[in-house]
Amino acid sequence: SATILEEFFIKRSQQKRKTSPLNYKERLFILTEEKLAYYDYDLERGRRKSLRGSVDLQKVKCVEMVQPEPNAPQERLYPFQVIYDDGPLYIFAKNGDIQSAWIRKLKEMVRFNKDLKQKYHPCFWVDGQWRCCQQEVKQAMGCKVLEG
Ligand code: 4IP
Ligand code: ZN
Repeated sequence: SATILEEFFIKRSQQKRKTSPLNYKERLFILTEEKLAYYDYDLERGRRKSLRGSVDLQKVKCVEMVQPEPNAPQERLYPFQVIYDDGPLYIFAKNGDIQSAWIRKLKEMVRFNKDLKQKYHPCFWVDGQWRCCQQEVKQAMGCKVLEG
């Protein structure tokens, strides 16, 4: 279906398995009415390659900014999170305008979802811990109330 937004972003690996590496990849993100999908990109041919992952928008429970990590490199200063079944997908925009435009659009698209979160974690999950509240369970309830 039709593309609503399209952008190159860096994403953090979702670490779906205990043994998954923590790394960052540049992907082409394409937002449609149904999903947020990310693709490998062929720079030489100027076109997208394989689908790497996608999030069904109906499953999204929260879209919010994330506090950048202390001493984050330039390309990771504008993070946001898309929370769904598997946990947070961390995405890094190039600047604050792109970051807020995507958050605004995604929020608008999921606003009638069921089980939207009332609380979230404003910082990253790193090394088995939430950096905001030090809880050590990934599924732990958010520590900050979302402002309506
Ligand atoms: C991969 O690392 C990539 O970062 C994947 O990202 C990521 O999948 C994998 O995480 C991670 O293991 P390697 O390339 O070094 O193997 P991408 O799909 O963008 O290539 P996600 O789930 O983040 O898409 P796990 O958790 O799926 O293993
Ligand atoms: Zn927290």
